[in-house]
Amino acid sequence: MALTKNPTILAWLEEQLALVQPEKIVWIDGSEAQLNELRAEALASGELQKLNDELLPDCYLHRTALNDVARVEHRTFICAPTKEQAGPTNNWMDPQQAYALLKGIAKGSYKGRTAYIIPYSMGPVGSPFSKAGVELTDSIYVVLNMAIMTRVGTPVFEALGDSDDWVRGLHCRCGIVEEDRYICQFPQDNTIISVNSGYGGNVLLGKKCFALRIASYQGYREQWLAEHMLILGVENPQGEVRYICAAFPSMCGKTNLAMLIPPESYRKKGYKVWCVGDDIAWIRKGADGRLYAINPENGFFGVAPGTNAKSNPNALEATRRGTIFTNVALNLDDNTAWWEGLDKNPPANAIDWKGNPWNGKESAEKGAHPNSRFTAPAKNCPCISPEFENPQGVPISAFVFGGRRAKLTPLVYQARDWNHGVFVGSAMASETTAAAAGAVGVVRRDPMAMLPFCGYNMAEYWQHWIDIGAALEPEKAPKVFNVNWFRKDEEGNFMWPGFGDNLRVLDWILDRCEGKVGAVETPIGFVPRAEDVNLEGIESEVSAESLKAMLEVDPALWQTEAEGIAEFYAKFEGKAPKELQDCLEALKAKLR
Ligand code: OXD
Ligand code: MN
Repeated sequence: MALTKNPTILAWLEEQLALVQPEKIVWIDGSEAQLNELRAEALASGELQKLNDELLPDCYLHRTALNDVARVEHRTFICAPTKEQAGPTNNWMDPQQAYALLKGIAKGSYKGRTAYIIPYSMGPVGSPFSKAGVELTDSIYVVLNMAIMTRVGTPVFEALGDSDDWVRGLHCRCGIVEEDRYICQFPQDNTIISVNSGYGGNVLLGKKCFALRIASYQGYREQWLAEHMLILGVENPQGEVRYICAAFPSMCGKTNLAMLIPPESYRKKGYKVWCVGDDIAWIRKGADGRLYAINPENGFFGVAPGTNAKSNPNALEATRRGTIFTNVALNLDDNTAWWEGLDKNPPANAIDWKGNPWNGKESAEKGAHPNSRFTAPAKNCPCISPEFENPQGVPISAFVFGGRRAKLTPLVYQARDWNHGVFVGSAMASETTAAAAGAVGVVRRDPMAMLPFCGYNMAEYWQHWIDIGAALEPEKAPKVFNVNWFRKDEEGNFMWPGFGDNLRVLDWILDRCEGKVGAVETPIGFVPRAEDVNLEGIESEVSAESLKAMLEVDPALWQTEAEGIAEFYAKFEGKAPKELQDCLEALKAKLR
């Protein structure tokens, strides 16, 4: 029986169901009983495998098709009415053409299969920040992952009532044919259609597709921001908590920063770090005139390789129950999940992510796919913030942008004001690592880490950031910073220890927000005086001299950088906001 009377939902479903022609229809009510039935069904079909119930209670393993292991940016489209609305950084398809193409692919694709109707909320149900979605899928894996990553079930329909403000999501597994794989967003229609994939980032439609691509455009129309940002709280010894939102391109340690463990000297004094979110922030102005953020998700869809008791004990702990692992290795001795970097003891008697027998002690092949994932409930995380469910969100003191730059960018610097902060975010870039295909050390521009996730023209998105700032009283606006954990010395060694020690930089950032500490003005913004970065306990690792070097701004390198930014802006054919062009000109002038 239908779980809602909402006429807009019923009409949309009728049309989709007539198209995909399922054998059976199941409404997801969110109950544990129903989810248990689905788990049992997925075990019977082999879609999931149960892991050791003592060591990893309620945990499962899933393997995707070999040709379907990651997000596919080249097959991701923004289907806005005009190419200009999608902008030069997105793939564009004409909406009518896209609907016709996708309907052709989806037609009859559920034949002999079950259609699952998932009502879900991004954000706590009923929060003024939250938005509802309905995903129609023919995959139990999608249902069970969505039940971890979002709030699913009947309460979502109850909160929505008859409103038309919900996001339509159609997912069809089809034959997992790469050439027919499309991840299409229709921002003007609040609609997502994803076909021929079963991999998380392409099919858990609440995440990148809705909470970033569609939501960024919703935010543009409704005066809020949907950002690819972690949210963390730093609690000081007085028990005061201040919140930071931070954006980094992939492979820069975002999840590790979100769940940071303070260095011993800070722990002893009583500092704590609380994780509100590790990937996405929805941000809007609160009644007191400050900006507030929620994490619209309810779980972590994290990269498994490299996660271990040292790099991120909180994330590891979060995966110890109620977790779905995708494309990791299976240790046959104890029926647990294993991945590269979990420990130094790969299992000899194992199955690799492709499903083949694998001897981790001898094989040159990897056991887990480099993009293998865990889908873990946020509530499992030992440092999950007590404010995680707060429907009003948390007040933001600082925005932090960052990237991987071996030489150019200092450990940390502060933008002069809001608009300059938007400029710093717009110029964000990272040097490619060996983890990605292609050349190493190439600079890839990734404004606000939103390059693959902005659902409209990036130049308008920058303007939207400027407008959001203009609506804030300057003393209430978050301060904006840029960090670089990845500076290297002449020998190519990382100069900054990173991980928990990054709190030392956040500490300076929060002191700046409160006007407690001075800074040195440079052409790019304010950098710390070396004596203001707390090195207590790491003096043997980071010399005063090395810290000074990490804070240096080399005008020649920055001149080249300014040219790179100008080149990037040129892609927008004059649409990059004047405020940002002015910041670029000011930078060039200061460097002269
Ligand atoms: C992610 C990503 O999976 O940014 O979070 O790629
Ligand atoms: Mn992400």
